[in-house]
Amino acid sequence: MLATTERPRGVIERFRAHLPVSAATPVISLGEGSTPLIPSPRLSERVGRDCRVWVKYEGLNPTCSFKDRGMTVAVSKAVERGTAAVVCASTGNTSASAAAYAARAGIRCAVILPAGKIASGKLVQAFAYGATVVAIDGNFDDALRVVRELGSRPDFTIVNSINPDRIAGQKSAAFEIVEELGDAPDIHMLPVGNAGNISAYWAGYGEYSEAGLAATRPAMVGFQAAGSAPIYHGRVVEQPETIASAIRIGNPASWEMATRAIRDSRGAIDIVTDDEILEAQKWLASKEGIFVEPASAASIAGLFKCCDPARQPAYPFMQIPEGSRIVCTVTGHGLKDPDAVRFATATAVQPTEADVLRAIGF
Ligand code: AN7
Repeated sequence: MLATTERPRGVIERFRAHLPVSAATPVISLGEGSTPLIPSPRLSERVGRDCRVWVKYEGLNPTCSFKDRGMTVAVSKAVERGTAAVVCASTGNTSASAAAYAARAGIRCAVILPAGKIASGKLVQAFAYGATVVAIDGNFDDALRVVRELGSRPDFTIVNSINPDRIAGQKSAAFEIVEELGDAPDIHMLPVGNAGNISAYWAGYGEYSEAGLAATRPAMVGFQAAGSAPIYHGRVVEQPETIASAIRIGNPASWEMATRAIRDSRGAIDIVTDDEILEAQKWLASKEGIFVEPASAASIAGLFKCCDPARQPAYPFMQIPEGSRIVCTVTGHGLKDPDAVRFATATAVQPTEADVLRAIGF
């Protein structure tokens, strides 16, 4: 357990024994991980049935998404092997993270992105960290196909989640939750795109349970955007669409691993619409003070779906069992994608006390 006086050390130093690193591995870290697990009373109240809900706020990682947990391991291992460049396809967050860790390591980074489909904050990050950005006329799935081809060259290391070092690092979020709650939660909900993260959490919970550090494992419940739901429908989606651009993926790389995680954990995969996602994003920001990007809000929209008696969620209990401890991972910061936000705008008034008071409406 992290002592209160101790500063977070980064995923590799904190969980070294559980990661594929040795004393010879250079540690490329930006102090990622150790993100807050925020007790969320209003969410708990909305779920009812004596349930308690926590939000794992992954937007507080160094590049503002959960990708940093896996990237510290993947880039450290790439440097250990003497790689000259890392390469990835991305819907935005993987590229931001790869670019930052490559900069930190002093190696090159090339990111292959679907043209016009990356949230502005994420694109700015890739350029700021000095990555070589290649936009392609195609979607994420096309970009990943090209990256797989590039990866066969000896001078490149792929840092998408098809690289097992990424999954290894992302297990750390499950470790942190178990350490903080004293056990695994009953239900873990999260958004699903390439399905690496749901697989990583399940592996992490499994590892802590086998090591005797957790008595239970959670049901893993994943949510895809309704227009990009290949796992839910059981078939590749050729033209995925959703406002949640991070999970606009039609052919997930970790499809099989995720299917096993959902089956073995007695969890479920379900869908949420773009309207539900945006409503949940706004709700979480205005009721709990947690601002997340649209893809991240899919876990919250999914929780709402599961506790709405008028809906028929895929989650097998139909209604969440009484007294459940629920963790929702929110994967990326709201400022990543300012253009997706549908909040009110402010109209200017005269700079007088009277005008401002009138505008406040008091
Ligand atoms: C905010 O950056 O795939 O199911 O290329 O950015 O592990 O893919 C991002 C995925 C959820 C889905 N939330 O996680 C990429 C990319 C956010 C994300 C996901 C992503 P996976």
